[in-house]
Amino acid sequence: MTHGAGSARRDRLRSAAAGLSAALLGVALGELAAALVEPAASPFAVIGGGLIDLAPSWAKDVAIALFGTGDKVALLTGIAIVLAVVAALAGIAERRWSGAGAAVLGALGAVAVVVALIRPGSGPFAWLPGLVAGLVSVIVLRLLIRRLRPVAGLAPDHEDRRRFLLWTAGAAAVGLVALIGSSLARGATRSVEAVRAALRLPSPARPAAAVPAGAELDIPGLAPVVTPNAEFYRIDTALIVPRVDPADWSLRIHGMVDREVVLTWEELLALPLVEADVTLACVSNEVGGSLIGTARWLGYPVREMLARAGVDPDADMVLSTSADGFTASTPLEALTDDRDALLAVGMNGEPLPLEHGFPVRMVVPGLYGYVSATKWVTQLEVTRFDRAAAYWTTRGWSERGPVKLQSRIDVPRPGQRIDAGDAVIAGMAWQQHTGIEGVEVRVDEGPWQRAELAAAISADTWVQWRLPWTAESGAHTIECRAVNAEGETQTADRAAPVPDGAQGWHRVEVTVA
Ligand SMILES: Nc1nc2c(c(=O)[nH]1)N[C@H]1C(S)=C(S)[C@@H](COP(=O)(O)O)O[C@H]1N2
Ligand SMILES: [Mo]
Repeated sequence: MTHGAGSARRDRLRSAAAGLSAALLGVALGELAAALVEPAASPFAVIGGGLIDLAPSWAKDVAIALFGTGDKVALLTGIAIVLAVVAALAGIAERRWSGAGAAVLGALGAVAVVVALIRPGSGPFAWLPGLVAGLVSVIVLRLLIRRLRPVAGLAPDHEDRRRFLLWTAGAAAVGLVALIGSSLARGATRSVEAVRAALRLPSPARPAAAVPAGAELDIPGLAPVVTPNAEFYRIDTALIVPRVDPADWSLRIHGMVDREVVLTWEELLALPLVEADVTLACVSNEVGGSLIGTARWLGYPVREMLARAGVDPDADMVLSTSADGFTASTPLEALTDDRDALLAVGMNGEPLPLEHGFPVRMVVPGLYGYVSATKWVTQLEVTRFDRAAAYWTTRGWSERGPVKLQSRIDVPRPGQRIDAGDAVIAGMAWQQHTGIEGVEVRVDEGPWQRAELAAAISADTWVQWRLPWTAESGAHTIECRAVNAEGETQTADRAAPVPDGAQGWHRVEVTVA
């Protein structure tokens, strides 16, 4: 037998294929187990979620900037690629040093088990999917690689190799079928979707007034003043949307209170609910960005819930926790003053969509989402800023997150080519809970002109604006700045989103034909 470079390379390729196919079958059966016993314990999601929590904030900022709301797909693809490379190397290692590759795959499975177990809200079977993934990939790898080894001093012959290929391809094929099966099983266990679809929310004891007729300017390309749920931006750290059955949901209010309160879904719905139109914005929104939207929320005032529990006068913060362990620290005064800080159950006339926090989330006018808008909320701990810190605060974002005065040009779009003559410049302006008094626009750094402001729904919502413009041919730069209800003009000083929100004037360049 000759062992030339060619046959060594082929041997490495076979070993790598064995590693890939073993890992594929293992992960697929792990995913299948997760889909059947505990969807959130998916080995894939568990490892991805661990990476999200461990990743430095800058990496998250880059991910949001590059992929926007698609950052999760990018992350999952990244994990799949890394896993495939590790599996192929594990195959090669196993061939060279018996037990080495198996140890690598086994260690990955162990990590998946441990991370699934320490995850907040993990169920009794959280350990199973990682264990299945680890065990199956180790056993399959050992079996496949054994077929490449000489038996009784005889190098594997043609027949042995044929059998090796058959087994390797077979394992991969079963893996693919199991993956498809796990995604079908996931679909079949969508009972929380079914519960949501069947739900009828009570009508509000205090309905919101109709949106004023003049609030919607109806200009093509301009954001609608009320954002449809399907278009509402989504930002969270959850790789798999938490599926919280209202029947299992409760809210616990504890900490610096006179008496602990536990509220069930039935009890919450029996309370007099109020409706409020509130604009929610993400602190990661860049100047001119789209991580902002307005909805008509239905919910119960947080203020009333806190009053039931009786708040210690020394407290200054409420730490809200979600079913998946996310936390936000909200200044107590924003939850006890007369603003519409809500435990929301409804969004634009329907139960909260799953990805927006079903069954219950917080919404607090005037604060960025990361310090206030906890989705899938299950706990409110009354505490102090010097005693507890929240998810993003421990990752370099500022402790308090009041929304900054901002405005945006929606029409024309950057780079848009428009015809000379009558045109319109239009956009949005906001500073929730303070309100907008005016918007100014300038073209090519000329004089500032007052735009026409649409009717505001309230100080808690954004407002549309427009300015007629006689467009002359050539390249133009359009800028806008808002003035708030306290007469303060939006600053020209640019700031990046970190640590407390982007600022500066939005600037759009267009070409007029
Ligand atoms: N449970 C949970 N709630 C969360 C978050 C999260 O990561 N997990 N992100 C917050 C952030 S940063 C924002 S901007 C808002 C976004 O809410 P939306 O996705 O409904 O638009 O949710 C907040 N609530
Ligand atoms: Mo956010």
